[in-house]
Amino acid sequence: MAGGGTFTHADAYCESTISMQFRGTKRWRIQAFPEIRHYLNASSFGDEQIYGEQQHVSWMPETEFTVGPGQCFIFPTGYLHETFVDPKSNDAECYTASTFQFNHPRQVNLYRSFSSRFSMSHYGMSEPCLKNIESYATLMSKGRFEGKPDESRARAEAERLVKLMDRNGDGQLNKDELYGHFATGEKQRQELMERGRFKYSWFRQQTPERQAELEEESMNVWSEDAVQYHDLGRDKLVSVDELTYGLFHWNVIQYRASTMRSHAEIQSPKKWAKKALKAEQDMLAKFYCADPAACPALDELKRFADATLQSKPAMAALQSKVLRMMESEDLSMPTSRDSNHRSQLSTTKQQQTKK
Ligand SMILES: [Ca+2]
Ligand SMILES: [Ca+2]
Ligand SMILES: [Fe+2]
Repeated sequence: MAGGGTFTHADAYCESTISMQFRGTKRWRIQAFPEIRHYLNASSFGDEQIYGEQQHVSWMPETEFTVGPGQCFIFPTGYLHETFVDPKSNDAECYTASTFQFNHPRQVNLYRSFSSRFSMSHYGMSEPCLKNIESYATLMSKGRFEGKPDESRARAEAERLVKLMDRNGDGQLNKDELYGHFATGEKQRQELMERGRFKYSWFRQQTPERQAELEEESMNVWSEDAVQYHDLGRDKLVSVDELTYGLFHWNVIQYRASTMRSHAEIQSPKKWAKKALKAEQDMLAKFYCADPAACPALDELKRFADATLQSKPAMAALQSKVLRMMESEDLSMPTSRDSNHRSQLSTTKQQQTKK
């Protein structure tokens, strides 16, 4: 409807989205998923939560544009967006747009770069987005990633994996070597379909021929994306150093999340907040700050803690927010698929949010 739209939000799904406009024009404002430096600032950016300085970051759209009939807009997981069907350019009737998500290609570079902030948002805490990239991040290694981060263990594992799969003996892994190791042989292929999370709900509805085609596509998607995930130098080869970095990075993120989950049984908000604060200080000092004495993330955490630990209601609210996000009960997230959950928004309110 003219005057309708959505308040700023990050959708819940773990795939990139295409929004196609059939009739009418829609104005979009967008902003990359904000940095989240510690679990005490865990955020899901559900509808309108970012407005009015209610969160640790402000709504500062990077750009604004209009999508008209026959046009579409494609954006990755986590892009904050706000839409508005401006009555000034649309008569008072109904307009049609449609959105859907892509299963492939997967957004492995985005996930590697954003896995830290995603892990402290609904994408890692209540949605399976990080679970979906585990097979890439670990190169199908099993377990051993929730324990204390240990770079020498990550290096030993990287060396073992490269040695195991390096068929041409150049000391690095390419797409064909990963395909050769994980996508040949029925048992390997089934395991990759399972752990690579390629068993989409619509898969079973396909004919056997189509299923075979999709399986082959999945094998190629995985092999290519696994290289992409780890290949920081962009030469289409994964070196031992690159793989060490990828495995260690994943280890840090998993350990940090499991530490936070291990506090879930603590009843007292004060005890919980102190534990959480201590754990986050340790994580930031050890793994996120080149120099703990001059580290913006630690400074921010300290400011946040100073403000929050003074107030019992603030500690209780914080504990309940983080626990709810971990229990997949974050009810603030839109459940509809980018429908017009902001129906008939008044222009005044829209203007107010534009500050
Ligand atoms: Ca090789
Ligand atoms: Ca490389
Ligand atoms: Fe949306």
